[in-house]
Amino acid sequence: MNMNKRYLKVLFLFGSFFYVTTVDAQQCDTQEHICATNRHDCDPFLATCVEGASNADTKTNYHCVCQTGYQGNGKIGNCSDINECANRTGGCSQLCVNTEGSYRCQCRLGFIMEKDNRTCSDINECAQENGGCSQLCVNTKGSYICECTAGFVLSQDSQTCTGKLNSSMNKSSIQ
Ligand SMILES: [Ca+2]
Repeated sequence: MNMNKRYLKVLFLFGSFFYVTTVDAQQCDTQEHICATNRHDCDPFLATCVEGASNADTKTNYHCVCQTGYQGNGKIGNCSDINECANRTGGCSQLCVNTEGSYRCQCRLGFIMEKDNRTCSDINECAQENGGCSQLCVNTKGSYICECTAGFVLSQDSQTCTGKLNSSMNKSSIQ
């Protein structure tokens, strides 16, 4: 009889402990770790669940934050792409291309992107093989032109200089 009473007491104590522990764990889940469960309504793809109430919504003990490049309240279906190009061309020196969740800068023809991925610098076409010019190469912003020395004219290919025999002879005779 004594043994049975002791057994029941132990069983009761263990049962109480188990009950209290289980209830504590549930309260812990719902009150403190809801982000670790699937009981929140943050967008599973475009938002992050953050423990604690937000300034905008103090009723819940968590809030949702849209990923970088998205805006909204972070609830399911409430994160939308930010058009970074709408604000000061996204900081791009030339062209800005908005993309889903991001954006990128692009350069016009004749320019090359710097390492900052924002600034476009003029390509000096004359630095390589004289720009294909047979005589003078003049670099310009975004382009270049070929020019000829006195007595020569530029051919239709805009690169090759051909001699004007008569004028050069005239000039030679003058000098
Ligand atoms: Ca974007």
